[in-house]
Amino acid sequence: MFIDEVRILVKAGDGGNGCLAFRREKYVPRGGPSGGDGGRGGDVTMVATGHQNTLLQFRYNPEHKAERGRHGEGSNRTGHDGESIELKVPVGTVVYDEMTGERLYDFTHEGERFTVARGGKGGRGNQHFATPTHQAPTEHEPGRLGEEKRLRLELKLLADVGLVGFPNAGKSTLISRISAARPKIADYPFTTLEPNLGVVQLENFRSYVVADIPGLIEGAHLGAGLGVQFLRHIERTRLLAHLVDVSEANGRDPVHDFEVIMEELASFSEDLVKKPMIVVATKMDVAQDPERVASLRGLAAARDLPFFEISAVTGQGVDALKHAIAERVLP
Ligand SMILES: Nc1nc2c(ncn2[C@@H]2O[C@H](COP(=O)(O)OP(=O)(O)OP(=O)(O)O)[C@@H](O)[C@H]2O)c(=O)[nH]1
Ligand SMILES: [Mg+2]
Repeated sequence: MFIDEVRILVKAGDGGNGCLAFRREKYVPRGGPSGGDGGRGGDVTMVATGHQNTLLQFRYNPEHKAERGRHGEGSNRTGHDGESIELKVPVGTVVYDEMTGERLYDFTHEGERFTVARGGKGGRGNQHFATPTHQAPTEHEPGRLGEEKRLRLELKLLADVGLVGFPNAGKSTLISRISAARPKIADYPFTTLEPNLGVVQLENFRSYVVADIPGLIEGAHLGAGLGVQFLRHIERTRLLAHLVDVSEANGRDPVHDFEVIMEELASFSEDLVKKPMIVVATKMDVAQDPERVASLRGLAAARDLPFFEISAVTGQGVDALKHAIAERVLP
């Protein structure tokens, strides 16, 4: 599984000190204590956002400090509170305390907030310490320290799109064309033994995540081949791209291939087959028989599924597919 991880330091603001002062005014004999309280230090709060999907920004900027509270002043003036700061983290970020290993928070929804370091309370000024028998108190408190923590942030990349299809359909080849992922690619079934995730970068810093999982074969739900165990990695995706090899070399019928995979998906989970799907005819560069492509296109049309033709080798249709996926998975 693809995990992004960073270590950061957060420091909330210290509280301001309480003040020691006495009221001194003309015509006001024996003015009482008038030292104001210190302001509270600012907090460091994390907020989950759906507009980011990496922790990269923290790698360049690993320290975050909130402002300290101002000290109290004479005439019972309370110091200003320090400004809090907000750190935006992608949905899916898990926060750990680096020192204790404790898991502090798991961000699962956009807009969720969690205060990772609390600002220190301001100290009380001497105005609070007066009693009937103690009218000129000199006690005043220092501000409390703001919390300081070393945190480890972990982001489990959730795939937006899952690639499904027979072994050798060209799933790994496609992900290697559209992302920086470099999975093993070879001309034999079950080259991919574990899921690969790739981040597809688009213009304007937009991106989405593709999961390439091991191929399925007939009877996968009964354990044939590598089985259906990897389908859980694509259960939470927004879109499935169903890749079907339309070249002659494999000797199978593309329409039959498509249906076999659909049955395997259905026997794994009803929700999975109901997911939005696009059909992708692969290896167009070596597809000699237009009939095979046409039959798959017809099937897609009959099921009302978008249809794309690509060759990961020549690049034909790859860019169009990349953008068509973006349109379907990005807000
Ligand atoms: N000619 C041609 N060959 C391709 C194309 N795409 C993939 N291949 C070849 O098909 C074979 C299988 O490709 P992979 O990407 O490993 O297939 P896969 O779907 O990931 O297969 P598994 O991991 O076994 O499930 C490799 O030899 C690729 O070079 C294509 O567009 N054209
Ligand atoms: Mg593969």
